[in-house]
Amino acid sequence: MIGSLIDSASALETVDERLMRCGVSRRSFLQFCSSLMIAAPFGLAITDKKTPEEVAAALGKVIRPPVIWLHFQDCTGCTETLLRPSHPDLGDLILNVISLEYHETLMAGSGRQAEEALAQAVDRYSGKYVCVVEGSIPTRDKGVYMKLAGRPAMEVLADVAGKSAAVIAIGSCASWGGIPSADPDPTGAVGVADLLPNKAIVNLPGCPPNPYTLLGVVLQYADNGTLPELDDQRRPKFAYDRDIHEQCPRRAHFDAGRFVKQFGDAGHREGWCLYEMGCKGPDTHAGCSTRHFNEIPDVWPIGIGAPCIGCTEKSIAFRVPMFKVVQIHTRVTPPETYPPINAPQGKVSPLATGLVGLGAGALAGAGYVASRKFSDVPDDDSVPGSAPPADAETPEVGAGPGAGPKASS
Ligand code: FSX
Ligand code: SF4
Ligand code: F3S
Repeated sequence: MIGSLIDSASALETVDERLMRCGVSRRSFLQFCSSLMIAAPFGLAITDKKTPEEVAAALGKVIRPPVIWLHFQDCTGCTETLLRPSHPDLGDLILNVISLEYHETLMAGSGRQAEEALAQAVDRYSGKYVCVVEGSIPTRDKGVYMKLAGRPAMEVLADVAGKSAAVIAIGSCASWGGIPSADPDPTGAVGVADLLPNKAIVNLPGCPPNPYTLLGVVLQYADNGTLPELDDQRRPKFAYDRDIHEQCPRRAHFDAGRFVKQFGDAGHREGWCLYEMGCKGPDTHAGCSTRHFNEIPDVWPIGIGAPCIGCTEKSIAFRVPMFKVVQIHTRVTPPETYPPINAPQGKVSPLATGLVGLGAGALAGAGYVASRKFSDVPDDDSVPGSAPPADAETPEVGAGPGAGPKASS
């Protein structure tokens, strides 16, 4: 327990009060709660419910958490991802659920007016607010490469984050330097934890990360004053406990040895595995393969045909060359059997319909004997896919292990 917002109840509204006052529709709120449940299916008390209605009931009672958002060396992509859901009213809703007290790129004020707003917010909610930091902090030459109102970013961070209840570093830049820290790192860019080692800090790496991960953490804190369980890099386990490769929709192609060799080739058009194009999914912990962006199915790097660059991993993104393949560290244990990768398509005649049961049995039988294993050697670290099958270059509907005989239409 790191603090509670309950004391400031007189100054802040509950989420329900705010939504009612602003005339937000119940439908939008339930949609928001569903997205939150998908982003944090377990590991957070606030979403550990059976239905969006139950989450909405719990969330409605929460006092809107005051949030002070600092920008340092960044591209503002993290803010963009938060406020650009597919439905515009969801962006508004987010600003009704949290109480955003200061945010340079969203606030109308600027200059002296903005500086005063920051000082007032820090004063008013001292020790109660969540400080969200976006972007890395330059440390070289006494931090001269970025100043706000004449103060180096390092100083602003120490002041504002120092008086907060908890700090959330959003994006890979704030988590450990990100893009600005890539070689030759001209500004000596570091993440928040490097400068405030003793503060309660949650890292939400990603370039950008999923916005609902941030909301889940902030709302959990607002609800009961706790932060989620973190891994050794301060990432919440509920969102970063699995690697992309584990639940990637292209995984069946990886297991079967079907790899894209060149962007735009036949395998790429068929949606084959991007491992040989440098996909870092096997070494990258994040939930992107199951929690897509902007509430749109398949809106995530691999979903649109681009390899994962490992943006949530300190040792990979902006450090390992994009097209370099990563080692497979876990023993590859593909299943013994495979269903057809591409279901036969085309016109279905009444006769064919009548024979479906029979045909399906034959197809399954043929598929089940065509299983493939990469290695029987325990802890074998070799790279699967280095010797793809001869037919890998010429994908056809229904081709590959488990597909069985080609169906005619
Ligand atoms: Fe960094 Fe976030 Fe990448 Fe950009 O700001 S994590 S460059 S998406 O926007 O900080
Ligand atoms: Fe998906 Fe990449 Fe793994 Fe292929 S290597 S299955 S594209 S995560
Ligand atoms: Fe980043 Fe890879 Fe997800 S590049 S957004 S971790 S798919």
